[in-house]
Amino acid sequence: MRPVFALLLLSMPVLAQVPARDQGLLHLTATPNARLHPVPVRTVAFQAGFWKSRQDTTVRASIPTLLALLEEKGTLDNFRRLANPDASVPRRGPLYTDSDLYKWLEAAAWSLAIQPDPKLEATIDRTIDTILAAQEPSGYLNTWFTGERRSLRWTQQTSGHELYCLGHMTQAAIAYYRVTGKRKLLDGSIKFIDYLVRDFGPAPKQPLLTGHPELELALAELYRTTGNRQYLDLAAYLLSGVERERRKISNRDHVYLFAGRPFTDRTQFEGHAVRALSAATGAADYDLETGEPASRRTLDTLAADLSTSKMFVTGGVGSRASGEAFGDPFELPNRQAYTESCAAIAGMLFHHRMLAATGDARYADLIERALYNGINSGMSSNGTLYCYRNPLSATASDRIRNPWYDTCCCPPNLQRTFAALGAYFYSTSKDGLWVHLYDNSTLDWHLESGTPLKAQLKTGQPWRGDVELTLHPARAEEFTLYLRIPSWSLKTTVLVNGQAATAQPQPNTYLTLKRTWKPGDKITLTLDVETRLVYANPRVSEDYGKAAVQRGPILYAAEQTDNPGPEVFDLAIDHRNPISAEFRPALLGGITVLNHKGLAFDSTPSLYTFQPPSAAQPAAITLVPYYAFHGRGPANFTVWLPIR
Ligand code: FUB
Ligand code: ZN
Repeated sequence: MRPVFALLLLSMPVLAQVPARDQGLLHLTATPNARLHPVPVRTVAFQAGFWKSRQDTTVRASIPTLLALLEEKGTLDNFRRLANPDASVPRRGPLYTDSDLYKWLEAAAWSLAIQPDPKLEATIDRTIDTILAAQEPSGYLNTWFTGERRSLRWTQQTSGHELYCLGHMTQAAIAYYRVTGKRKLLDGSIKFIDYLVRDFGPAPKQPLLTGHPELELALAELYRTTGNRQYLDLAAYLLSGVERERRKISNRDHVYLFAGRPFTDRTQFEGHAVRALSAATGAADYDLETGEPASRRTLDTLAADLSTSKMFVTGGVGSRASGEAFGDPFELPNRQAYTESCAAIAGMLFHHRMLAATGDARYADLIERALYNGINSGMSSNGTLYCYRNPLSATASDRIRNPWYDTCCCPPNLQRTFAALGAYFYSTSKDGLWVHLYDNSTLDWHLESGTPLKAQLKTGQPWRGDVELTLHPARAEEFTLYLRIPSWSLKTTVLVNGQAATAQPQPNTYLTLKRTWKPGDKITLTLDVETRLVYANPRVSEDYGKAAVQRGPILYAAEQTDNPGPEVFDLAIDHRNPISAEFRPALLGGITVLNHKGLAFDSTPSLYTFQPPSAAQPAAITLVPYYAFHGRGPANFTVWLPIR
């Protein structure tokens, strides 16, 4: 090699040297504070089972039908009209619709990693051409602040969503680059960001405020992808809130936007839930790269605030419709819960970064809780109806599942989550392999020593507790296998090649098995999926005297459809009677239902009486997974039931 080239290569950041297709879902290979490194999306293939069918539905039904709707509603025309200014087509939809298309593109890109599809790839390429034809030579690209609204650019930074849209464009671009190696969208996104880096930032440059945090995490990932430190610096600038003076951010906006003041001043989650959790996710990304003690402290404080006082038992977040916002601690109303699908997803993204930083199983547990329940509920089993809100109780007159929303943020967000899902199941670290979640799947990747590693996982999860993992390292090698023992598995057994393991599995930790693993070694795990009652902290006044029912990772609800007798709002659990489980292959794609001999209150006509409520009538109660609520049409349902 000629010396000058050798020098160039040496000075290239190590992260940019990893080929696109080998970059993890988050490309943390060279990230100094990442204990764990997520695997690339393409390396995990779900086999017949729970998530395989969800992913298939996403790819076969959701992604194509949503593209048709985005066309019908004008989201693509919003770009086309800019390339053809003579056509007098009006722009349609709210000012952030560009982001809906970008999220759709990200979902479609990840879907190619798990199911190559030349036709879809051609559609994506055409869509990218449509988008980029609207990009200005400066790099600026936004269909709202163009043409008739050109003069408003950057004047409405608290509400304008310019950076939010760019954040989603960048994430889509990175996904497509990782899956196909194609850089066109990535280059478009870089062009826009380079323009920001040049013209915006600390004085004397123009001030820039993230009115809807999102770009921060995209910038961190772009830094990881390109090695260009300026992108991380721009994220730091946005998180630093240095613009509070120049932008005169009001206290109200500081709370609502979760921006405009230093991130490290935060002591609790508040304001708009998606904004707050996206800011925290970006800050966690930044922290993974820099490890600044102040930001780590803030992240730990916020993570504790969320899990101990602001998260619903479904993993949903956002208690108030007004401002789509967090509530006070323990303010977790069931029927009024706002719990936007995007907020639960943002929570999952936040916890995913916290898990990568710490290897703490509690974060994986929170990911699982949200994923199987409050995120999974967001898309119907046929993949064409979506929830914006995911309340924990509703009536038959509530129309919660819809094919389209004018603010269409949730549908493509759910799609991109399900399409990339396999990569949340496994990570590597310097010393081994981590298994976070259990479903029928294969992994085809390598250890960080470079040794190729295949793994096959067979399980009856989430309905049964049996898990069998077979490892196929290319050669015998010593490494540690980290197996997550979920919080709900109180009695777990583990065998290695049929022999009891010496390590004792503890709930909510990773079981560590360090040994020389040989091709064909088998680990048999029996998780405890006994049905359990869940009780809320007594400060959650809505849930006081009530219980929710959980079996394995699945949270249950009583829905009127299965309970033709008394109204489900009059039902109560009788603590003396067991709850039995029954697998019904023909129901809702194959689910375990729970049966219980409970009680029904007298639905007394008086609102108030001097007698405590009587619950004399026995009543058979059937419970189905919460995520399937309204899956057979609108009906009364409730997660929390009084317990007597
Ligand atoms: O503002 C863009 C998106 O619309 C937010 O993320 C959602 O909460 C909804 O308000
Ligand atoms: Zn949403």
